[in-house]
Amino acid sequence: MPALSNWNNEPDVLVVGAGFSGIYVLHHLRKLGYSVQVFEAAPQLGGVWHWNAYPGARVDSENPHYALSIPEIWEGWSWKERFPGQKELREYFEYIDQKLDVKKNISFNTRVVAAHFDVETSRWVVKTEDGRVARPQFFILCVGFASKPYTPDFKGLDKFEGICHHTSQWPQEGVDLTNKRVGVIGTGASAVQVIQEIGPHVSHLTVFQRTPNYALAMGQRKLDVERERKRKVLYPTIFRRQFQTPTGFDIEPVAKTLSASTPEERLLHWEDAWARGGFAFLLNNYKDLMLDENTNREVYNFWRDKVRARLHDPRMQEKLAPTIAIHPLGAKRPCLEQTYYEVFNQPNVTLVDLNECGISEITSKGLLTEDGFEHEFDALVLATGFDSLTGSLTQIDIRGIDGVSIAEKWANGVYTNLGMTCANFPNMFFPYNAQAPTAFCNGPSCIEAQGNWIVDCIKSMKENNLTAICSTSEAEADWRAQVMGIGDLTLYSKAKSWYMGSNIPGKTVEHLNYAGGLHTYCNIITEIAEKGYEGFRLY
Ligand code: N01
Repeated sequence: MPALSNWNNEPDVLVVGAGFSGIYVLHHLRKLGYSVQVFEAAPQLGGVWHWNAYPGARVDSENPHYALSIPEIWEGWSWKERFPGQKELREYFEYIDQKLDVKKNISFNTRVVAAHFDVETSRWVVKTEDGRVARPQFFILCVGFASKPYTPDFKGLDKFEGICHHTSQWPQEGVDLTNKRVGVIGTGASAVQVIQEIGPHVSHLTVFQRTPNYALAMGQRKLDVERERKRKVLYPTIFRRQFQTPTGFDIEPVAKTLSASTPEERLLHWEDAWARGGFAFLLNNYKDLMLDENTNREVYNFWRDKVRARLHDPRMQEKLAPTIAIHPLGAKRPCLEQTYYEVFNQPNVTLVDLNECGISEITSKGLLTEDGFEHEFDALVLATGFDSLTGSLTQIDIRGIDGVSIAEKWANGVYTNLGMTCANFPNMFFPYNAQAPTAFCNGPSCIEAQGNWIVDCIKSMKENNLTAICSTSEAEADWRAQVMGIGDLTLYSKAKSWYMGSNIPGKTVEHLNYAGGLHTYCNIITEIAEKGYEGFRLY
């Protein structure tokens, strides 16, 4: 039973989750004098950076962007690496607590299982797994987009006698895989990081791939602490600038289409963007990259040749960087890698193409493929992803005015207003989730844009002695139409991915992110607030 000392059962605001978004809204709401209670399922701060304790976990967003803009934090904090690992990120969260004393308002080990809106009192009734009840006026779900892990229904999974973990449920104390025979199912961002981390140390590695990841070179480097210290004078500008670009980094697409460039110009540009590492190659590419299949194909071919040059075996080249693209580059989330491709040059690494030979079942010793071969392992890594975006909310029994749950409401498609509120769910907000720029932009940038809007909205409600704010159904339908309309102009539907919900069997396939860019999104939500929360009912 968690300590009951640090919780308030009738706060102004109940926040679920103590990762980036939970901490951000907690800090700003507290500064305004509101009582805020945070419930966090994990025993510590960090959200995904607590749960994803798998070997090699590291962020794909570069610094100083992958951080909160709160001066009390960045003034004294120095990142050691351009792309910090999980350990440094955890230290960052502890530093946040040292500076802001956030833990005093957080109840850890406290999982929210249900939340129902009580029409009589206009308050949310929020229930935790251990039987506690809180009755806040406002309810903010800061649960991120990847808090519901997905494990495919493999026959015999419970029979495996070795070590077996999903990447996001990895034991906190770690698992020593040195000299073990390891199987990894999946080749998404989590798998790529596991594979490059453990590849050099295991006795044998078997990777089960369904779709190759178009991984980009990370360009990792140590940060020069003294240089960063001097640059801090620019940090406020850097943080404000993030709201002016499509992806929340200080980086924009080339202002012309590929066809408007010469072959020489584009080659030189691509080489330059590639050398910068990280997402520069994707985000600083020609503006029709995600709109035009021909442009995308050219960009893919450049990527393919870069990767192939690192692989010795022609079979590996074809499996990992196929001659003809399987889907458009960027339509499925590419990840950043450091030594991923070199691992496949090792003699003790096997790549099983599941399209040629699928998984029959998991056995006590390993995994049986459809050709009758039993791959034996000491450990099996399930890097099979998440019921992303919607799953974070639908796994909680959240019911609005009419008693309908979020899971029921979204059973045949997602309906939100501005990707952070829902009709019939008054005073409820969910930053960094479905129908927002979420997966298409730097996490903290999206979180802060939405967090600012939510905090301002609550402040405005309180100052005007209003009880509740709720989206109209018309505004919700309009936002859905905008999300789908913009999405349909892009190439995202040409890949099967969690961006579209198509990674989960039976889930509605649709655009789950707002593809209009963070800058446009910020303008839209600001204008709606300035118009007195147009599209919302206030009472
Ligand atoms: O999950 P994924 P993830 N049989 O869904 C495969 C963030 N993140 O945890 O591609 C066999 O991308 C599936 O195959 P396919 C980031 O936003 C960030 O890796 O569907 N295979 C795929 O290869 C990321 O995008 C960071 O054909 C099956 C894999 O499992 C998001 O989280 C690090 C299968 C799942 O990949 C999710 O990444 C980690 C089946 N039945 C995560 N079902 C950083 O910032 C699924 N697969 C560094």
